[in-house]
Amino acid sequence: NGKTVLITGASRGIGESAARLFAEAGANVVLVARSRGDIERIAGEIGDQAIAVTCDVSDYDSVQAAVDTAVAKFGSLDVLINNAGLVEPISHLATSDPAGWDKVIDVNLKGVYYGMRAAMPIMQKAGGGSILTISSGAAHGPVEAWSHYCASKAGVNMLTRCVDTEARHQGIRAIGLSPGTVATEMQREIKASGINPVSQMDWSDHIPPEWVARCLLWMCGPEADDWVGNEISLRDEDI
Ligand code: NJP
Repeated sequence: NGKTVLITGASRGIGESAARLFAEAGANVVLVARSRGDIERIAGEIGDQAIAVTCDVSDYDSVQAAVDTAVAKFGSLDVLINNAGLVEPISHLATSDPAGWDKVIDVNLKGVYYGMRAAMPIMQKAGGGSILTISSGAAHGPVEAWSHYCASKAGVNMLTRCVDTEARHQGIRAIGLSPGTVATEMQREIKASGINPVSQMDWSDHIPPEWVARCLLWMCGPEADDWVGNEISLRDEDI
């Protein structure tokens, strides 16, 4: 309802569902991804309350520019949803490509820090805001051939707690959300790898991305204001 929400990784999957749901709830939505085609199409379908901004979250200047564009267009930034993330290249550590490992850390961990760094001064000035970050069950338990992903998501949980420590008294809520297996493109890649038990799961056992979006909506609503935790889990299996 009149709030401005910036969602990274909004071209498909969880990010797209969140953009559509938040817009339905009356928010202005800023859809961020690297490729322009899908975010422009989705923003066009949503209407005037949506804009598409190309941005690579692993580049700080690009993230700062996206945040500046959001504020210039809608006058505020009330909610940041750090959702962009990847698990490829899936590989056992001993044979992993260091450049591929770096890439996952750059997007999943540094990209989240960059979003927080760009958004927090605006939220502090406004006297509040919500920083919601998609983490993973993989932050809590090791998954074969996902060392980069598990390490990045564990880091994201600690980043969230640090923001909470620094900024809760300023009205800024930082909460992580750890879904289980969600029916998105990312799961297609995991299945194609065929390496660990997650890749054997049946599609019908996956969480619809719309459920994750509904949880995100709750996380920046008034009911979450009094909630003391830092992480919500939607995990449906043992990772
Ligand atoms: O993934 P997918 P999900 N800069 O592949 C974008 C976490 N999660 O929705 O840039 C900016 O459908 C990419 O767009 P593009 C997961 O770790 C998932 O499943 O154009 N954007 C696309 O919009 C992740 O954090 C599951 O390629 C970048 C989006 O990210 C989040 O959920 C389970 C980018 C990825 O869409 C969303 O994943 C779990 C960059 N550098 C946690 N790189 C699950 N699916 O089961 C990628 O526990 N994107």
